[in-house]
Amino acid sequence: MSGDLQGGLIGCGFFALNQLHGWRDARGAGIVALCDRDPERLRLVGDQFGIARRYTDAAAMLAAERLDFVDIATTVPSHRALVELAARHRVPVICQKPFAATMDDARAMVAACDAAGVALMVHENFRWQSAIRAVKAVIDTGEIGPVFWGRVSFRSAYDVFSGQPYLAEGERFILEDLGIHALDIARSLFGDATSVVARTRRVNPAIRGEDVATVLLGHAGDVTSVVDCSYATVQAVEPFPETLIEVDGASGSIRLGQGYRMVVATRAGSRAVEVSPPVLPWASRPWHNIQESVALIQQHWVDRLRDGAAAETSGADNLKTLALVEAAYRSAATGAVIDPASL
Ligand code: NAD
Ligand code: 89V
Repeated sequence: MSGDLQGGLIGCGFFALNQLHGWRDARGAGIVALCDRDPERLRLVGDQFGIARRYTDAAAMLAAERLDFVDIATTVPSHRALVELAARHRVPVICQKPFAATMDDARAMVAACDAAGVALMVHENFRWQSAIRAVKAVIDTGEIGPVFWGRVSFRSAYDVFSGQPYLAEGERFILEDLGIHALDIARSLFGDATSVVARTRRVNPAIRGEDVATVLLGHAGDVTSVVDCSYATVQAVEPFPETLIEVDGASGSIRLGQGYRMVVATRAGSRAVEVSPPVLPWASRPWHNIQESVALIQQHWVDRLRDGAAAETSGADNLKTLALVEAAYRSAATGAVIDPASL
């Protein structure tokens, strides 16, 4: 492939602004066409980013443009139709999380892209946050020895509903929207899970879905992890949107605490490492760690399209994260221990 890859972005809503900023900074790719079914949103975002080729219909965009990839930044109900549309046009595709509302839809999208021979990546960006990469890098050196236990925790009282009002309306909330990131981080740090037990509850009476979830995961290699998330937790210093991590290994431990402070302890002593993410020129606190991860995952996509290797969070990979979400809901509803491979 020579020259910059030309992308089309579908869905110009709340989060797409981050993606468009990220694409402006990406090396070797850019967005040349935009689509949103809401003409006013399309006009606003097209003007803000100086993108003249605009469509209110994704099928019209794919028919008219010669695109190297599409980036789908819509909410979940539209994902399957849009991914399958891109596959029919043999255009590689990135799709926002949550990839699908059901495992059947997710598998159908992976199959459609496989059959068309096009790459598919899920924009599952939290594992790309530099503080989380720093934890993974320490595990990978072997310094703390074989890992036997971990915790991935996201507890907040931040008002996510003002920016994303649809989050208050769905029957499912925190596991599907936020827990999915934490479960994906657990997979990236501790490996694939083989058993899931979960409890959920709703504390905030103004929303429909659950806003508190605790998940106990059994991973291959006899590793146990806890993934806990809450949007009902008021604290002295609001940590949104930091994910806190604890990892215990046979020779030491890692603690990623609030304020992006990582402490690595072994029998030889301990050290504290500051792992604050950069605030990119277009980013704003407290979202800057998420915004950095958007830029990093998008660059990863460009690099993988160029070298032909699978993206770390390919559609096939994300089926395993989605299965953990489904397993957690099923366990919370029934009290049963669920094997995610059975879903
Ligand atoms: P939003 O509702 O603000 O924006 C979605 C946009 O897509 C809207 O402008 C809507 O008009 C448009 N749209 C919907 N269906 C369409 C279709 N078929 N064709 C063309 N346009 C269509 O939603 P949002 O808050 O930006 O969230 C979008 C996605 O991003 C969600 O899946 C959400 O979970 C995800 N998200 C991810 C992160 C992250 O860190 N990865 C953060 C926030 C949101
Ligand atoms: O990442 C997300 O999907 C967002 C937020 C971090 C606010 O939950 O919805």
